Amino acid sequence: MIVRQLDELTGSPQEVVTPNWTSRRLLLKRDGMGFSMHETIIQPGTRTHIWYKNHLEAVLCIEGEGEVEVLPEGRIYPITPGVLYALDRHDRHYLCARTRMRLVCVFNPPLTGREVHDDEGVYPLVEEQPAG
Ligand code: 9YT
Repeated sequence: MIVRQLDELTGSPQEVVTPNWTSRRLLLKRDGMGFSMHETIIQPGTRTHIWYKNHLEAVLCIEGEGEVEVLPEGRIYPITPGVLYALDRHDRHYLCARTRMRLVCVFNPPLTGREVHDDEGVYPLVEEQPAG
């Protein structure tokens, strides 16, 4: 069994800090669960372009308020505590935070570690070499 405490990840390699968001990655590919699970804090007043071409992501809002704008058509979904959105079509979108948002995010395939968005808001698909 794996048991982890979020606070233990602060300042560790499993915490990734960017100008718009900070992600503490509780479960990664190496944990063998088939998905990764992260707590992500979105900075208030930010608008982040995201396009996970290589991953599916589900996001549950725990705290804060904002919205997701689906591209290119511009459909807008308000995000408040208790709302989940799932990018089941690799949907390109803007994530806008009106206040500080606290999210729980799950990725399939799992992230491997310290991925950050590229210019298009994409994470690369990282194939790890088997050990040995
Ligand atoms: C909601 C979202 O995708 N935010 C960007 C960071 C991502 N959740 C991550 O890498 O943990």
